[in-house]
Amino acid sequence: MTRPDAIEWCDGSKAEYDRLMKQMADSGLAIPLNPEKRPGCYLFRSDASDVARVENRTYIAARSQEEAGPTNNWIDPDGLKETMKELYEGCMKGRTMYVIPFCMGPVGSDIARIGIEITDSPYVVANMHIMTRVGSKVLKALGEDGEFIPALHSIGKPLAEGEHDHGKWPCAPLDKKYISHFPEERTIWSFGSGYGGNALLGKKCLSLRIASVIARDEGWMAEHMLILSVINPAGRKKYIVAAFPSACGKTNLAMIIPTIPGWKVETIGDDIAWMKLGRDGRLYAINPETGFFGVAPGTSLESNPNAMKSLESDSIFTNTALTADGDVWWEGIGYEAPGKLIDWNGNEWEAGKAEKPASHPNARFTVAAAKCPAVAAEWEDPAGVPISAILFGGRRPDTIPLIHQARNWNHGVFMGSIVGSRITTAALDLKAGTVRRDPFAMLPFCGYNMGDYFRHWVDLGTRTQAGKLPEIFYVNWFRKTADDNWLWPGYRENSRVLKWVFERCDGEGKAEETPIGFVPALDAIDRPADVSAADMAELLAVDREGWLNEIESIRSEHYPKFGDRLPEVLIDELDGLEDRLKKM
Ligand code: GTP
Ligand code: SPV
Ligand code: MN
Repeated sequence: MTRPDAIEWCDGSKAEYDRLMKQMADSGLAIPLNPEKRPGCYLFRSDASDVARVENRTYIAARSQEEAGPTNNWIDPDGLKETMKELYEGCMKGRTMYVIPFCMGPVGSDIARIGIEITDSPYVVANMHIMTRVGSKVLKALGEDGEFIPALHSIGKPLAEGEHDHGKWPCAPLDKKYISHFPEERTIWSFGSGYGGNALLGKKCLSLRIASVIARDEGWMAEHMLILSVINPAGRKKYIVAAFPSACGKTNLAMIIPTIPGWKVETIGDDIAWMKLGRDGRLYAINPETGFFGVAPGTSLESNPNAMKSLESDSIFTNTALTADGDVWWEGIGYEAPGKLIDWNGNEWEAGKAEKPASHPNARFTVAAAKCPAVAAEWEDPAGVPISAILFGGRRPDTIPLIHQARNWNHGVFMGSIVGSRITTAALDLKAGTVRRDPFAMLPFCGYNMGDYFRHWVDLGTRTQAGKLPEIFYVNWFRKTADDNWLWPGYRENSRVLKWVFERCDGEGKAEETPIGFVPALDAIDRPADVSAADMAELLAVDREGWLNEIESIRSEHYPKFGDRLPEVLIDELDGLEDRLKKM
């Protein structure tokens, strides 16, 4: 159907990676960085129209619209296939088709899932090398009759006879882009984009949208969560997962270096967790990926030293700026732009003179997890790690305290269901200042009806003995003062909050029971230098009016979307919260 000029089976070797990189450098698509500054690193500049996931072109093509649910773009699978087959017809002419056998999760483990991605993008192959387990070892594990998830990808830009990209990032226009999922067939078809989650099909498409459907059917959880371990000064270790929406701090928290003496954090994953109940009744998590595809802007030696150290070599940068001496630069890297730069569009850029940022706000790095100085020794353990706490969070300048702990499992599920971020600039569908709900940080990633997904979470609470389930917390690093400054310094200082979580999981940690759940006592969390006692009181206060408004918005705008698929217990939680607040 796609008619490539050639077909290559990817073996996953370093030689293959190097050969593709050289080929892309020779054709002008990849810019090799200065080997004295960033050995083994390359910069790519995407087309200006192809810079992020395209949620409005992402489809859950279930048999029925009800199955896809109220929060997904549904499209009839038969009609979609017809449309896409037309687009795929001859779409790889003039290019090589790569066949990438890949495995999410440790090869050979029970929890791992194999996919085969077919793509015409060598950039995708290189990134998949870093982000997943690729090649011959996967084919071997698959055997003659193993199961795999077919994932077809094309950038959607065939080359005519004698035509070349001339170093320009190939892709299709927005109205031709489709990121499609067929949940009943467990199949992925992606067309027109070469960027991130649109094109690296093992990531959001397989490990979240398709995996969430498999997980529902098989009784496990596929979640948009980081995984880390916290080690106290006595050397005791606890594992925590955290679900924050895209660009709300997962990578930063996953790699955090605590500011509190004696405490340590190790990284297991920064974006996706697959969790299963173990034989001992506890919840175990694995990171199905092998790399980090992280937001570059804002990453500095101050905010995330482990990421900066990971990026010293053998990394791919996409849409960052380029310095005159062949290094990358981005806004918030921690030092001034060294002279004139080339911005992510390939144009000259000078600090103070340019109107737009040099680096795209969604510029990303791709780097192997093994390169992170704080990666946990057990990060690839196929048995997973036992989870003590689940955190939810979003960007909420007001109302939601720095941290509060759920009263019980269903209250925690309620917390997950109301996650959201206050949007600062008007979006297509919402005006500035409203809260964009992103339940469980899964709004763009749940492959089935979100109401049923809530029920799957409620059910998990009934499937194991009391006391075995993780404690659930809601965190908010993003409180603002009236004059628009951060009330909480965030980043490495978030370790103080992790310490309280650790203590609470031990049944310690001073807390007050309030209408919204357990809130740290005013002196339970040591204050960073720039947080006053009054700031702390504000960060931990229960804002009665704010919460009553919150309840109103959940009751009138959020929950009604899910109709009769919304589990009754969540309405009970909402009512209970309201009653307790009104008595306050
Ligand atoms: P995705 O990769 O899109 O899923 O994003 P993510 O959830 O991994 O977010 P990431 O850690 O990349 O952070 C996104 C943005 O939030 C960056 O600009 C960070 O600098 C910023 N950020 C992260 N943690 C904090 C924090 O504690 N406080 C504040 N104010 N900003 C933060
Ligand atoms: C996200 O948007 O949550 C990401 C980036 O992690 S992407 O891989 O493009 O989905
Ligand atoms: Mn993510």
